[in-house]
Amino acid sequence: MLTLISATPSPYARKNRILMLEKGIPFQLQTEIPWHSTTETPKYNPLEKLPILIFDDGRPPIYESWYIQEYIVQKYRGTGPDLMPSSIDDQLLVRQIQVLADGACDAMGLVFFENGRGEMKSHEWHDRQMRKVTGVLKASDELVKKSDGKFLVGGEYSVADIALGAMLGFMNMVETNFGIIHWLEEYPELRKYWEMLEAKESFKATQPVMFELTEKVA
Ligand SMILES: N[C@@H](CCC(=O)N[C@@H](CS)C(=O)NCC(=O)O)C(=O)O
Repeated sequence: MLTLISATPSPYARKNRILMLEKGIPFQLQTEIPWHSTTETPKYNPLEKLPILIFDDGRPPIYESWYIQEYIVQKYRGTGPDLMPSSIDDQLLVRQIQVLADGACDAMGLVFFENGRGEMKSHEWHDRQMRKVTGVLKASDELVKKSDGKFLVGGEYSVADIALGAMLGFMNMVETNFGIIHWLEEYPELRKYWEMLEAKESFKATQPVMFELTEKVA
């Protein structure tokens, strides 16, 4: 049985969870707070980040969410849907969209930590990160319009949709919990696309939930 080290709000781990659910690959979740001293992440990943996929057959653990997606797509081809288009150009577009979605989540993570710095907060740094988030939301809206609100690459459901959907779910959680962004009203077509994804069982089963950091991180 595979084990995925995950955190409840993590859009990165959510991508891997959704993919494994869609493909029908059984796995168990090990839910952690990667910034707490009790986390097992350093045991498996020198970068001390989750998600981490652990195997029970001697294969070394793997980490980095896009890489885990790639590993699952390649090694479990034939188990459930491919979720990766066949043409090289389409595959490259999928990976470009993954880069965009992950980058927005990275920038939002930096915003959180900057907001936690109190008097030390750099407004310039904060605004720079927020520009990335809003820039990606605008770019995502354009991608969705280009694909007529349907799946992003070649009209077929793929890990590109999973990446964008997990990123939008994370941004929705941020909007609901903290009110620091407002994209739902600004981008109605993007919202419709995201709601279409959230209606899937795999998305419903992996709703992001914020956790509380009780240890000082930075
Ligand atoms: N690029 C990484 C980002 C993963 C990431 O930032 N994970 C967060 C939790 S959502 C984490 O473990 N952070 C701990 C740290 O940065 O030390 C990926 O896609 O897997």
